[in-house]
Amino acid sequence: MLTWPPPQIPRLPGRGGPVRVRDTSTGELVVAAPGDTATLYVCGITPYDATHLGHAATYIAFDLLVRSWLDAGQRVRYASNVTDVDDPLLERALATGVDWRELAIEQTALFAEDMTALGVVPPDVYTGAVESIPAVAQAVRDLLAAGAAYRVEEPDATGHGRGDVYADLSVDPDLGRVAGLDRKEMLELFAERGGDPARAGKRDPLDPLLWRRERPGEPAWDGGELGSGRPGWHIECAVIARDGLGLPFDVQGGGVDLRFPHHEMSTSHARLLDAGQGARIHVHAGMVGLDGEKMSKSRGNLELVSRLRTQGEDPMAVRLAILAHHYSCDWDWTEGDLKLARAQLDRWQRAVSGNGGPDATATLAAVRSALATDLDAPAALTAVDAWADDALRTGGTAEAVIGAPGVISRTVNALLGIRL
Ligand code: 5CA
Ligand code: ZN
Repeated sequence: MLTWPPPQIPRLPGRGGPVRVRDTSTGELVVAAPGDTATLYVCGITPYDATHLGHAATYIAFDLLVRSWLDAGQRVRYASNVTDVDDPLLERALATGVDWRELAIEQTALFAEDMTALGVVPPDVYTGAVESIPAVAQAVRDLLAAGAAYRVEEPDATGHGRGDVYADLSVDPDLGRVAGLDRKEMLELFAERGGDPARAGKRDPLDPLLWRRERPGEPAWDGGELGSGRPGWHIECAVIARDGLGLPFDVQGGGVDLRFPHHEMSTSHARLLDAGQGARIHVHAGMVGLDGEKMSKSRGNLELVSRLRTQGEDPMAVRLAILAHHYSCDWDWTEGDLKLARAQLDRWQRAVSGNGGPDATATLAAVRSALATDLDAPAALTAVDAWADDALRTGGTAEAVIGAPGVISRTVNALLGIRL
C-alpha cells in the first residue's frame, strides 16, 4: 500500500538521549528501543469513516516517538496496517450502498491527506489487510499444524461458517501479560470489542477467530486447506508486524481501546508463530472524546481532521491543540483548545521572526528531555512558550543571540512536527 510523502525533518545541534516511554503492561518507564534500530508497529485505521481527532492524536503520539528516536541518532523502522476488510467496513458499505473496496480506497486516501497535513512521518512498511491475506492464511495453517489452533465445525447463528479457525489460547501460558486483566474483565471486553464469546464449539469463550469461512454476500479469498474465507483481525496485525519488522520488535502501539483484546491476542499469535516474543513493550494513547463521550465512528460524535481543514483551519494549530494533552491521558476535544492553539502558534511565529533572540540552548535541551521522558509534549510546549515570551518581551536587544530563533524553529519542527 502506498504511504504519504514524508515531512522534511531539519537537523538539530547535538543529539537527544535515550527515549523512555511507559510500558502499559508493567506501568514502568523503560527505554523504548535499546538498539541502534528502533522498531515500531502502530495499528492503522479501519477505513470506513474519515480520520477524527482521536485517530490523529494517536498517530501524532507515535510520531513524537519516531522523531525523538531519529534525534537520538537511531534508525527507525516503522510498520503499520490498514484494516481494509473487516466487519465494520463491510457493514458500513452495505448500509450506505457503496462497494466496500471503494469505501476503503476513498477513506484510506483521505487519511493519507490528513496525515500529510498534520506532518506525521509515514510508516516504512504499510500493508493492507487484503494484501496480507496469503501470508495470514499461511500463518493460520502454521498455527493449526502446531496444534495452536482448531476448527469449529458448529454453524453460527447464520447457519454458516463450518470450519472457522480459532486460536487455542490454552497453549499460550503467557496470555494476559499485555493487559494484565482478570478473566471477568477479559470476557467483558472481548464481548464489547468484536469478540464472539458465545460461539458454540469454541474450546474457550475467549479464543479469537483466525479464519472466517466464506458467508453469502461477503468477500472471500482462497485459504488453501483452510477453505475460502477471510482472516480474523488480530492475526492480521501479528503477521504484518512479523513480516515488516521481524520478531521480537520494540514497541506495539495504538489507542488504549486496543490493549485488550487486540494487542493481547495479536501478541499471543506472534509469540506462537515465532515460538518467542511479539512486541517487547506496549504503549497506548488515551481516548479523545467529544462532549464527554469517546469519539467513535460507531457513535458518530466525531470531529474530523478533514472537516477542520476544509473550514480553513491551519493543521499546525490542530496539531498544537493535540500536543497540549499528554498522549496517555483521556481528554475531550473542544473549540476552546483550538483557539488557544491558534494564539500559541501566532505567538511562536512572531517570536521566531527575527534574526536574534534569547539563547536557545536550554530550550532545545528542555524540549528534548521532556519528549524523552514519556513523550511529554505539554512540558515541551511550556519550554517553547517560555522562550517565545522572553523573545517577544526583549525583542532584538543587545543580548540577542544571532540564529537562536532559527534553532527554536528547527526544534519545534524536528521534534514536535510544528512547521512555523
Ligand atoms: N484497524 C484497527 C487497528 S488494527 C483500528 O482500531 N482502527 S480504528 O480506525 O478504529 O482506529 C485507528 C487507531 O486510532 C487505533 O490505534 C485506535 O486505537 C485509535 N483510536 C480510535 N478511536 C480513538 C479515540 N477516540 N481517541 C484516540 N485514539 C483512538
Ligand atoms: Zn491492529
